Amino acid sequence: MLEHAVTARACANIALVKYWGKRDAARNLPAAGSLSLTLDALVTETTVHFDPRLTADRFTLDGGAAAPGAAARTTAFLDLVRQRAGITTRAEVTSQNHFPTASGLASSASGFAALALAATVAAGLELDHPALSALARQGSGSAARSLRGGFVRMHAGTANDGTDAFATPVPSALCDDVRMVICIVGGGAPKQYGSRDAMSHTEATSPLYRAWLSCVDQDLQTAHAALAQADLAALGAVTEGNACAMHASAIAARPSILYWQPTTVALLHAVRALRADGLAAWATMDAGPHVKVLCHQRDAAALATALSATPGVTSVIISKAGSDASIVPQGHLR
Ligand code: 2P0
Repeated sequence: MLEHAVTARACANIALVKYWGKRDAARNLPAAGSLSLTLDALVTETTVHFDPRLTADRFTLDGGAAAPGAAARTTAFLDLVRQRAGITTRAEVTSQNHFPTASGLASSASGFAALALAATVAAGLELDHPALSALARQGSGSAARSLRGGFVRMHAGTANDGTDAFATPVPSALCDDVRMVICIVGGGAPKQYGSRDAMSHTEATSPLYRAWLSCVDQDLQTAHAALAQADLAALGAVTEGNACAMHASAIAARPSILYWQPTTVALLHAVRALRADGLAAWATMDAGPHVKVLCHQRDAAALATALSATPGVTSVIISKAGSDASIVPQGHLR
């Protein structure tokens, strides 16, 4: 059972209603639910081989040895899988992000989703969707959402052990038509704060943290209603508003967490101007300077062209909705 290498692929996701705060840091339990769109254009492939000859885990990321922090987080996650499978065997892990080069997009969601699927199958575990998602959440909260395709809802859950804190897909007629135009903001920005530390700093010091949390449930309800009615305008409005509320809570932390660069703000104004001209487009931002714009398929190319003219935008990627994470059959690696 353990002698085979197993490869899994998972897509990154962008939250429309954000996850920003935890109710239990040790179990990585979110303080509130979140809702995301899985993205076809951003894929991670990860191979796991539990090998009895190894005395320590080995982790290769994008062709090179992984940084110590990433390697430690991977081993901590593999320990959870080993504990569940009743094994002690060390693993060789090889992970490749098939993201457009130098995009600077975060990959912990697709990375831990692919790792969770590959490692559990390689260890001989057969987990159902909720159990696999709850396990991936312990690697990274957003990874719980990347196991499923299309629109995905992360449930905060109430159980202390976190077994009900997992993600489920939200079917919507919007799924085929929706596009995300991802504007990569470069320009030599200083290194940003990691989202895990920034989240905990916001919780601990921001006078707006409670106000941020208090708007999430209503935003989730609004987003679900918009998905049920296939109403992109309603979904877009709550997406942009929720992102601004999350960033407001982070900006108000002391000292401030400011992910936005001048180009980020210019893109926000550009999206608003295009919307005022009748284009259906709404912006969202995560733990970095990039701006992702929700739109209809028919408008994606024109939006990409218009937004790429903003000074400081280094590339633009158009993505449709991605699929569930999956095992890659041997001989089908990219
Ligand atoms: C999200 N982010 O909902 C939010 C919006 C970033 C901004 O989930 O501590 O790397 O590993 O659970 O998943 C990024 O947070 O945090 C994130 P951990 P994670 O997508």
